[in-house]
Amino acid sequence: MQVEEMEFYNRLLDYQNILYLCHRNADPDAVSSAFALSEAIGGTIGLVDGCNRVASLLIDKLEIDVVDHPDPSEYDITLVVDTSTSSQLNDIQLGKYCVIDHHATTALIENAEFFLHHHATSTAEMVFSILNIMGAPIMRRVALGLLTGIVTDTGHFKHATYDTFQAVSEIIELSGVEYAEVLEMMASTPQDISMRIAMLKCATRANIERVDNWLLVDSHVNSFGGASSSMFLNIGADVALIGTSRDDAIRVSGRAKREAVNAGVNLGKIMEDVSSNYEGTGGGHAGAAGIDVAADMNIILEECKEKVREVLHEKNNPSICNNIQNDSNKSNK
Ligand SMILES: [Mn+2]
Repeated sequence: MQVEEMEFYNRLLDYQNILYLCHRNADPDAVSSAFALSEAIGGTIGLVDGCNRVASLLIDKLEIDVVDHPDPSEYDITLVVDTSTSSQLNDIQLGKYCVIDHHATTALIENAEFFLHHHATSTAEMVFSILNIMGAPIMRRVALGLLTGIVTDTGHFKHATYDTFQAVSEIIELSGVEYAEVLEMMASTPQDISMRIAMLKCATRANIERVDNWLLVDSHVNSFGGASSSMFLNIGADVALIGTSRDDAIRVSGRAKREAVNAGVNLGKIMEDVSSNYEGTGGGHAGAAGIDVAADMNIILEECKEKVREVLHEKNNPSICNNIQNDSNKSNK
């Protein structure tokens, strides 16, 4: 039976041992809703079959305890969160269960002991109104979670309604969390600190060369060469070549922007050609390639750069307008 928020909360209080179950490949809406309810009422958060990238970031950053592949029979009741069909739960045997969900049609409610079902833009908003009615304080971690759930479920507010913004505004007011913190948490920074150090060091060693209106960058790093060359494209390079030493051999990882590839740069071909003069292998795609050879790193980097220069020289960069290009003839170095 459909119940309202107060009734829903009161009925949950009848159970000692609640499993909050998230659909397979759980998203931040599911995880944050389960987390907020478990913090307020108590119980265990279960992932029926993994979670997506942002949800896993959330679990990590907010230090949320989750159980993988839980067995509902070990709990007094299962609250199915943010899920409309049994197939989203891999048709797991549920036993006694209830549902909280915002999807337009929710087949699961048919056999539920009780359920809360609204057409909200996220389950997180529904959970927030339950917490409000309970008079539960909106703690920092819960607020960061719920806000992330709302942001992702509304496609960064593309599908948001008046009610969405009202809930967001109230969560921010009650918790003291800043919206910028939510965005920061969701930003995809490299996780691993050794990777971040390697990439930052690699950036400080960069040689930046201007070929007409193209920027060609090379550098070296002890590991994470591929990630480092991608980083240089993100911060402005058109082509990046990153050397890494490996015992007696070296590796060069190359990346080229789509515009550079369209202008004729084919790193796979370049790496293959350069490697043919040495012992080793080289190749890959036009925009992403690598070479592993037993040779001096600087010589290989220079050979690769020379081949890239030959292609880029006098090729117009379509993203730069012509009058800037005239200027560059004077300042080209
Ligand atoms: Mn949802």
